[in-house]
Amino acid sequence: MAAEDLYFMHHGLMLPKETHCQESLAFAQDFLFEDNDAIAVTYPKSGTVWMQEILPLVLNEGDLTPILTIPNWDRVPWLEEKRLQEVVDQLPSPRGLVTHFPYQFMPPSFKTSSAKVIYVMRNPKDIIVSSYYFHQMATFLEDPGTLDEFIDKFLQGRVLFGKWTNHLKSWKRAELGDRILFITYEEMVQDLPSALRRISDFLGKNLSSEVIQKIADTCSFKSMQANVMSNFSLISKDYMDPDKSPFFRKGVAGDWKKHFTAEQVARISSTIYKELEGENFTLPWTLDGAADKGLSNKMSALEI
Ligand code: PPS
Repeated sequence: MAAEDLYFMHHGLMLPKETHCQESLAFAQDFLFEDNDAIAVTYPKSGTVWMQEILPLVLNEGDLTPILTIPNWDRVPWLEEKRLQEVVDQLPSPRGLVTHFPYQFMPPSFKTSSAKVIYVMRNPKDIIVSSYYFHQMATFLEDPGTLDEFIDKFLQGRVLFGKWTNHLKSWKRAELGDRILFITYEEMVQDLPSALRRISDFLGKNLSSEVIQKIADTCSFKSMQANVMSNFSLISKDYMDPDKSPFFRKGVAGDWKKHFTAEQVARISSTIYKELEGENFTLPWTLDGAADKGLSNKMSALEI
């Protein structure tokens, strides 16, 4: 199907018709945030579904019931998607939500509340690869074309939720103080218990090491891949076809190395660095493939 049949534009943001509509966007604008809400913010393919597993486990101190009985999209719904209206009244307090919205699309009630935000960042080169395969398996998304074509679409922002750099800039500039925690997909891959400790401390949960370890085991790539409430096996193959590419595809940092040429890496890094020039933050990875001096010793060992 052509892009115009699958997508629509909402104030400059390209969204899939299957999961979003004007009514769901109006519902998101009117949504009333509560002070104890926790929302994970992600650019697509940065670890959203992972956070849909982590948030209820942390908020409920390791109780497995929500993740074993409620599909991820209803358990921790997307603020902007159609499903929110169906489940909003059943969400237990404190509520967990996710969103792909750039900051300026957040509703007024978010800005006046003290709801907490966990912004999960992922190396954009791995986002491109993950998204490229996702477009092949999800029939509600357009055919990505060749990887080289898809890289250009991504860099030009002709993809869902627009440019990655704009998304990141919007949340970095939001200045939410201690309401926001920035965490990387890569640190979650490298040391999930430590990442969970940061998340739980941020959410004011004083979890024991045993509970942290239990959550880490439950949220491992393998465990989530096997959880029918999280692995999208409840969805028809006509909609998401794992034979083309599984949703839980690889779950690693650095898969881009198996996909990109040196020219493609240079094109990606030069475009992104240019767009981030003058910003008052630095990225936790270097995008040109060199070792990153900005990472902690632990992180610099990471193959990203
Ligand atoms: S979406 O469609 O935007 O909601 O996708 P999203 O959930 O943001 O990102 C999907 C990628 O996250 C990986 N993933 C994980 N990696 C490691 N460990 C765990 N537990 C985990 N859960 C999800 C998933 O495999 C996708 O990445 P790729 O690189 O394609 O494997």
